[in-house]
Amino acid sequence: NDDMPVTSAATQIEESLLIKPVMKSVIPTPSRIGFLGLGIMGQGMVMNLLRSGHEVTVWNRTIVKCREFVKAGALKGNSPAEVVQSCDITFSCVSDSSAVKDLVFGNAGVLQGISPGKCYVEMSTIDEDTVQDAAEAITARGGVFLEAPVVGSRVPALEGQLVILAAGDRKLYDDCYSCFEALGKKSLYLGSDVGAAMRMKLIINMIMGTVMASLAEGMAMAEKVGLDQEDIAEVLSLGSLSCPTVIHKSQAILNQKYDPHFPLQHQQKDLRLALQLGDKVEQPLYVAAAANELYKKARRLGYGESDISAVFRAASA
Ligand code: NA7
Repeated sequence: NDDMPVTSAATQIEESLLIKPVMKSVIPTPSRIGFLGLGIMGQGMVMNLLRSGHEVTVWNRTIVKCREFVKAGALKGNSPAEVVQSCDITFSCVSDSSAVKDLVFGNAGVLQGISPGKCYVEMSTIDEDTVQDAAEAITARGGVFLEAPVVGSRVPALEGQLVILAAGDRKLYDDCYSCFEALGKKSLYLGSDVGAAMRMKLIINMIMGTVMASLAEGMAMAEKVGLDQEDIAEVLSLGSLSCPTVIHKSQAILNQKYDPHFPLQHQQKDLRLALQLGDKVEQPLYVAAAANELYKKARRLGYGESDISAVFRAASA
């Protein structure tokens, strides 16, 4: 229904998830903002950019996903190149390195829209080589590049509570101030060396993935030794391991509810990339390597698009 008030799409998403966006007083940049990728993360991020008054043009490979954002006030671009051409700063948040390559180097891709002064911010979590190739190609055409992967999954994205890790052009980082304010609770500039933010993100997600894998194994073992998983979850919630991940993911396992907050296949990608990084610098990663196998098994069982908590299925198989 095209007569719906402009905020209704945002409200619907929020109500369905019981999301409470944090009220912030952001003064939006007058720069025109582009956003490529309306997946789980992109959806929340775009809603927060719109809510804080930014002018946003969106594009997504599956075009129908743009519809509710247009209802909420976004403009729609017909290709990544067109978005980059019509905007001052374009953000991208897509699944993996191969998606970023398609987006940047592909037909009607980002590169084709870059002209001197155009700014591009890569927020997907990808490998260092790909982000550096993208940065090189964009800056060779006079564009300005920043990498800015984020820590946090669906709910922090919807609530504007992400942690943004950035590296690359300092002025572009500063120019993103109001956007980062809208998207996150904290942003860190890690220097001009593109790759530093990806490295940090991979370490954070490697820790996250191993914690989740260990929780899954513990819950699976509880079942085998005749203990109540609910009791395990309660004891965990009362001790020093009481943190959002352990609390929410043990509930997901108890309720067998694996709707994706952070898709399992992305967690496995991040472990794989972290292992490659460890290889490069000869850092042994025994625990992460073992966890990676468990996630691979979960993917094989068909849980790639489920939440990471579905790794429990692999542990208990
Ligand atoms: P999702 O929910 O799996 O969404 C992935 C997005 O990436 C979605 O918009 C996809 O478009 C898009 N995508 C995937 N492949 C391509 C290609 N080849 N070209 C263009 N666009 C593509 O991921 P999340 O939002 O959870 O995560 C995004 C990133 O943040 C990821 O790196 C995480 O690790 C962190 P679709 O709608 O399928 O057409």
